[in-house]
Amino acid sequence: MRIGVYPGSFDPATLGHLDIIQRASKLFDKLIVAAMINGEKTSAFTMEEKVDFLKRMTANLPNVEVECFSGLLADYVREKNACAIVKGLRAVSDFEYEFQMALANKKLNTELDTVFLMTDQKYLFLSSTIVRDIARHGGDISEFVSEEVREDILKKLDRTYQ
Ligand code: COD
Repeated sequence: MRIGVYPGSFDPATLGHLDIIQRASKLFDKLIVAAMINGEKTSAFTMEEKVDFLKRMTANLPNVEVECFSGLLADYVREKNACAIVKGLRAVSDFEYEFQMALANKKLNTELDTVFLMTDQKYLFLSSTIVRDIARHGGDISEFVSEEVREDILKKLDRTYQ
């Protein structure tokens, strides 16, 4: 069975993430979406919320599983018997960072390859940071996040939300 791992912070997951998940789920028998537990970085959403949002967004994708992980990604991927890491690329700046990470992960686990999927043009500018910023200022995030989780994101971030 070919298993892929799509790791991220997902703070929160956006339609850009979902697009990568949908496309990657067709490339692997099983795709594990892995939300990183990072003790050093403060997140807007709790790990429970991040995983819950991802599970609701991917409920219609039978070969997608959502988990969280801590520690080295290369170790987690080995533990899951996965053959590849999936990453999304939006811009040259993403490439430089991801290229470095892919080489480091390969060094840590020589069996491991990283598969890059180009963003859909619609989501070129989209990031979790942008969603948080728009939501915090009472803007409309309906084109950026899934319908299933939109209200929960606004409830948490938009103080004007009733
Ligand atoms: N379109 C396409 N792709 C997108 C979009 C979009 N609009 N938005 C985000 N993405 C992609 C990103 O490029 C990334 O590939 C993925 O989706 C997740 O994005 P984020 O922002 O939620 O998550 P990141 O980039 O902060 O995640 C970082 C990791 C968790 C992957 C990284 O920190 C990690 O591997 N940590 C584990 C510790 C480790 O092993 N460190 C050493 C690595 S060498």
